[in-house]
Amino acid sequence: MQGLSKVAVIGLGYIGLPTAAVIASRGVQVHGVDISQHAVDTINQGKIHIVEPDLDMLVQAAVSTGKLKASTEPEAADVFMIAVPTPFQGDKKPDLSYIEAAINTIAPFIEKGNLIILESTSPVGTTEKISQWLSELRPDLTMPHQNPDQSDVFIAHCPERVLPGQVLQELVSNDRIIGGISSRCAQKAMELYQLFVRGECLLTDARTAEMAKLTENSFRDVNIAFANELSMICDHLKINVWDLIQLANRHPRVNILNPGPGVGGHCIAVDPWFIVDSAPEQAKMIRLAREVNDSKPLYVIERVKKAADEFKKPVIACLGLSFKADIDDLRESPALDIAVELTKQQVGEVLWVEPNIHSLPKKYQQHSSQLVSLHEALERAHILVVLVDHKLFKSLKSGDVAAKVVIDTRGLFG
Ligand code: SAJ
Repeated sequence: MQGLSKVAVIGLGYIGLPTAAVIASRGVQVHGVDISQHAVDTINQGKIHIVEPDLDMLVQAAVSTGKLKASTEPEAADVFMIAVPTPFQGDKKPDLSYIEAAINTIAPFIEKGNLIILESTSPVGTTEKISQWLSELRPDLTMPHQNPDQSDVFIAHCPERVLPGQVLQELVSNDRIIGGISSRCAQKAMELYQLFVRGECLLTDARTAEMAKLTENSFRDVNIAFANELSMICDHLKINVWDLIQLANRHPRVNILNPGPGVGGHCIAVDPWFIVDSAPEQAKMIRLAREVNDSKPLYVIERVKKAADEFKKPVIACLGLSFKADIDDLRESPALDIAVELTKQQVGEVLWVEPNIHSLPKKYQQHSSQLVSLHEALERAHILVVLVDHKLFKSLKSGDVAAKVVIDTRGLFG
């Protein structure tokens, strides 16, 4: 990208920080902005506040060469990339307040020729809203929705598509969808991504790019819901769902995903609701898939309760708390919900095992005595509830669990 000297990345979380570090590693000055003083201080020491393989080394290198600096305040830059959360509210309506706050903080620093990129997964129409908000905050500048061919500022949506746990590799190798408010905007954004993306950059308009991201995650949600529904049907019919899926997947055009304790994370369990919210009449299957996946933790809890009824003083070990394998992320985790609920309902003595964390977040501190090692859980528990397919649990031999009742939501033991 011609004349590029500084990129500002707003939001230094699971997406913003790796993106900032990768851009800095290409020799561009990066100014990272986050509202968390703790995140900013940690990064400026060359360390990271999240778990992601190899990210620590990249951040350390970027900070020590002076290419990456973090701050709680933005400053002038050529490009502003927004990577803040877009959660939903209690009524499953999208909450755009983080994006709006980010736009408000960068607005005074925007200059003619700047490029603003929204990376956060967003409901259809959000990028256009940014253009409108900015036209109100900066009436001195022409925004692309006002004059697509001669705007002063370029605005595009380029949804992140990386898989937690493989972020650094996927940031570079994945194809990127780049949706501009105008084709000039898309073109300009592509020049930035070509700096570090080896995959193809696919240009479209902002609304299609927004919908593409929501579609990808809804596709996965619907497919996981199919697997989860199958697992409940198979329990009812006394068929091993894992054997069944393996056999069915031998058909050349069948590829069933894996059942689990429910769908977690802040993407797949959230994004389909953005589609439901904007097209409630049409999005029937997408809504139902969400409901099936959301009901799975309750189903697992009922199974554990039934098993616990067989013991006088049941000791139950929940193996895994994170939302998926080999990460430390507990947000929107069905495994954590199940552990909390079993504990709350006093189904027995509940032991929590999570090898990727040292302590529980504040909200769960009252359960800290329940966080035990796998070793202790194997010694003490009558019932093992496998909730996450962590490497550590995969290394268990069937002899290790032979004397236990095992409720295996991940098919670790076949
Ligand atoms: N899960 C199953 N069965 C499966 C696959 C996943 O139960 O067969 C569960 C996982 O255990 C987890 C949840 O689904 O609880 C989501 O995990 P995931 O690995 O499918 O996805 P995320 O949330 O880590 O990342 C997704 C990715 N989207 C797609 O694969 C379409 C990623 O590429 C996106 O960038 C990310 O969402 C995002 O940020 O939106």
